[in-house]
Amino acid sequence: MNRTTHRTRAAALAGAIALVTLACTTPPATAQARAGDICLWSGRNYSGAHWCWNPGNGYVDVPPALHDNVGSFQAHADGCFINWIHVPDRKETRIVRNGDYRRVYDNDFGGKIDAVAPRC
Ligand SMILES: [Ca+2]
Repeated sequence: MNRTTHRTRAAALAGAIALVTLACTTPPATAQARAGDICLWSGRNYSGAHWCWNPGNGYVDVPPALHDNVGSFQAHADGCFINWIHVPDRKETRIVRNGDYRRVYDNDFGGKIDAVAPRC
């Protein structure tokens, strides 16, 4: 290996390290709900497993990881959180408005949520 090759590799390595550092300090793109979506996280403060719902999806049961297990959410759409007490005739609901969010929701309706729908 000559000096030039060595320097080039060192520079490439430094660049790779800088890129990794940047990737680690930049919040993941998934940490924010996109416009028009309601996103749910299993952990508090938008951490853990997450899933996003869009009003165009209609009624959807939340994925197993989030069933009765929503630690936080962000809403960039109107919708409705549903907890089934007896399918299909008894349910408990929470209206969600565009702009609503909760950093801690597991001690509230997040501990019961079964589904999301456009309307209650
Ligand atoms: Ca439930």
